[in-house]
Amino acid sequence: MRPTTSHPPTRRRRALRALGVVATMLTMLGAGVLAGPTAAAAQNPYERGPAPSESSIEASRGHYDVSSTIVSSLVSGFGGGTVYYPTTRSDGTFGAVAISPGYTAAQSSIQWLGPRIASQGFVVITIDTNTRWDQPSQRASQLEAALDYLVEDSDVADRIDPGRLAVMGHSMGGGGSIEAADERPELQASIPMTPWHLDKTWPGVTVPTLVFGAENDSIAPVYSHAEPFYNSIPDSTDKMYIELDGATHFAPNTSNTTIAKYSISWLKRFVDNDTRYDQFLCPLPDESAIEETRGSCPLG
Ligand code: 9J3
Ligand code: ZN
Ligand code: ZN
Repeated sequence: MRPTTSHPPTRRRRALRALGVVATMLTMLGAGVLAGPTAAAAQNPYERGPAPSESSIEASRGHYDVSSTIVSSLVSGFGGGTVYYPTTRSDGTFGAVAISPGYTAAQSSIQWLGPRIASQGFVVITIDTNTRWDQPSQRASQLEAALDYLVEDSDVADRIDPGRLAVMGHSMGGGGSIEAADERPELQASIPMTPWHLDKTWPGVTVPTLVFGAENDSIAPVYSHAEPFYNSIPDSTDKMYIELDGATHFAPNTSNTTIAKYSISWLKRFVDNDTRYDQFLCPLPDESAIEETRGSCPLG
């Protein structure tokens, strides 16, 4: 009778056993790779899109294809605008951002930010104000009205997580962003860009705030606007100041990679709680396009 067990392994069996070990190792590796994003998503239900890199935050478009819809100027509370949002229905809800232009300007002056930020995984509305001469307080109310419209009345309401909202704005719209954050502490982030406001001190702001100043701004000089605004926000609030090197008041009015990459990182970090973006914010950024940076690292 031929024994079926306790043979010395043949060459072919040794080869098969070795293959089995390799297969097991590959399976474990594969499981590890697959478990990574799943485990992270379970920890943070708001994370959207792939892991970021320097090039992904600098790119003119991010991971998501973007659709848009126009909001009539007859809407109540603000002057209408354009909503940019990720086209997909497969990734759940997104945070939302309202963006105001500055004094005398139309939404077209800040419109480049709409698709650029939406393509990273946000619903974005670029607004017109009721009149082009509205002051920062009025722009604050209109930013808030635009967010209310987005989550309550808009065609994209079901794509938005109403607890994850943010504001941005240029000049008097930036002053409006600070004021909106002061009025609505439940906002998750505020990004005033070369902001202008008569009120220089904001000790009540608890919303994480990224202030952009421009070194050569003669309309809202950083020493009397962006810097005192930033400095007056309590140190207990997550805050950052980025001064654009050699830039003027109008830097936020055309595509600007420095504004985009740190705005995306700030929104991801505080609207989505996505700590994968901490690497771009802390330690404080230091690159040739930046004159000066201040901030309250570590974040959170
Ligand atoms: O929104 C802005 O550009 C504010 C700068 C400005 O012209 O203020 C003067 C009243
Ligand atoms: Zn400089
Ligand atoms: Zn400075």
